[in-house]
Amino acid sequence: MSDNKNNDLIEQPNQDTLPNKERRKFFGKTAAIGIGAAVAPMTAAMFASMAQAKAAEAANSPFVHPGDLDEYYGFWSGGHSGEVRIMGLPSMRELMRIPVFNIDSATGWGLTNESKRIKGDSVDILAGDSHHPHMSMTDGRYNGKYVFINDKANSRVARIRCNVMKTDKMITIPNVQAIHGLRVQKVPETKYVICNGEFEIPMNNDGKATLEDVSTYRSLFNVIDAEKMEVAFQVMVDGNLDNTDADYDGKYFASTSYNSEMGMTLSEMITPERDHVVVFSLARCEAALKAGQFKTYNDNNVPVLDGRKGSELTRYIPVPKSPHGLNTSSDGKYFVANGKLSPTVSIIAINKLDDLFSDKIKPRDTIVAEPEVGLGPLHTAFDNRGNAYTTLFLDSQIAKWNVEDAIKAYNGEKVNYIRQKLDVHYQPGHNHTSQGETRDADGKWLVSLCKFSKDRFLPVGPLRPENDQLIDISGDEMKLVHDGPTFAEPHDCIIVHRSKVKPQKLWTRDDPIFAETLAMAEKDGVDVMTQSKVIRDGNKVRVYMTSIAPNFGLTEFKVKLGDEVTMIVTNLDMVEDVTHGFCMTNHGVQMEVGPQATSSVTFIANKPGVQWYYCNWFCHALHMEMRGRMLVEA
Ligand code: CUK
Ligand code: CUA
Repeated sequence: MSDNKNNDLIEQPNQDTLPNKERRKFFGKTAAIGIGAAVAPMTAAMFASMAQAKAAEAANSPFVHPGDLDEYYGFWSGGHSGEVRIMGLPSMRELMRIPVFNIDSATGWGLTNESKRIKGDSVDILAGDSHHPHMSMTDGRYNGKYVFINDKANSRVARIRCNVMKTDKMITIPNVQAIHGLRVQKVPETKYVICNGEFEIPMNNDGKATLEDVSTYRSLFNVIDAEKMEVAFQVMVDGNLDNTDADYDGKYFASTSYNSEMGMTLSEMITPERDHVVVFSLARCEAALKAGQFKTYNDNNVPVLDGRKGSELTRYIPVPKSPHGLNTSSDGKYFVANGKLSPTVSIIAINKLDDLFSDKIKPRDTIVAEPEVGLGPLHTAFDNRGNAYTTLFLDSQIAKWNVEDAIKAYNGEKVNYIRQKLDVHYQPGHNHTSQGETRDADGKWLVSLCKFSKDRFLPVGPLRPENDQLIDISGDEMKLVHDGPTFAEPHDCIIVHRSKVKPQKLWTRDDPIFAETLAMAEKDGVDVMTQSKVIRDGNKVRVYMTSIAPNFGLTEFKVKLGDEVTMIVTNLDMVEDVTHGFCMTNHGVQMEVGPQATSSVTFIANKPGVQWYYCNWFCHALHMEMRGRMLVEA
């Protein structure tokens, strides 16, 4: 990215749309009315205008009063923190953090045996870089079942099960490096999760390729079975892959490529005048797979189809160089590729893709407009009124533009398709409209995930928060209504109406997350719901313990120095929100045990003497007393 604009990051003027000031103005007015009332009685007109103001506030207000619930769930990626966060919108309150690729000391994610089993082959990897959270759909609408998230840093994809809001599957994708863009099949349902391998690597990557000869370097498009969480197949492409999205017909996926010439250095990567969008035909890929037209690489058996130029599986549509975001319009008509280095976005008509695949038209014939929207367009979101909202990284703005007008202008008509440009603070990456990647786009809210906050918050040292800004898009004009500081680094988010998500209040005893732990208990002959018991098995000790506020089922037990101890703790409480924890002092071991859940954690008893364990999730007036002793006999 050209960085002369980047250099004057601090030069941006302060906006007087500061939400704080707005709020102050609002409170100021209310106070003035109060004073007026003391002097002269309120007139009917005054009451009416107050009622009107209240109604307007209620219609699309970011104010969610204490005790009131938000209208939307937001799922935010946590960037290189590796987690996913649940926000409430429009209040922008952070409701929960879901550890995924990170380790988390509060819940024990990455420490417990259950989470280690879910992490599978990447159990020893303790870091991650989550970018794109997207929810499973049925018929182009969120179905509240799963949220999928990629780990760019370690080429992984994880799944969060939304009935408990916990990560329940995680896989490492073979044959690729850096899983980046990720979306779901929208129609008829999310059978597949699709994601891009960003960095090109030798095929095979077995140490025999050189740094000089890059002729065997490839990027792959990845298609994952959403239920099984297994790679169904991969598609080899020309160029690399960045972002991706699916259509609303269940036929095509499209991905941007910013390095079509396979450069290995920055200057090589930005030299070509044009890069491309690759479109994948799902039916043709599935047919090729069925017909056995694939190869395997790197000693694994994942089928890799050949979708390079000239293949029947793909089409390459040239677009201005270094496109980034790829977004499907919520009316299902267009793929929009965002220019990044070009001030334009390229609009691909999805209804022309059949003709492209049957070679009736040329790739560029699918482009129905290439409107200029501003500097550094990265991602585009949509409302339900035919408008698009594109983040302009370099201009620090959101450009609101009308899609049909952009097409008219491309056809030579004199129309201005730009509706408004709104300053955001600063340098936005992704943006997202309420339900905007589904058929239920409602045109109410837009979130701009700004990479820099600079002067927007109290300074907190050289490292600053980012700024997730909430914008009211319900009227003709976009209005900035809230600044939300966030920690590194939400790339992307989705905004899901609360009616779509139905989380459980308690765990159910048949939850697959702890099924294997219960199978072990059964083998040991322990009923974890009624018994607390110590089982010795050589130098392995399994301690089964109930917990019910404010008591652990065992207040003491003995092990021998060097034993491998597994604590299996079951929370018998049937009360909403009564979570217990387990922490073994001085052993780096702690975890959450939710109501009606069983959690387990294993450690080596390598310190002789008395070791206290305690409940570390506040559960009761006698929570401090909820503790017991492990004696480690030397
Ligand atoms: S990417 Cu970060 S701003 Cu990973 Cu979707 Cu565009
Ligand atoms: Cu149980 Cu705190």
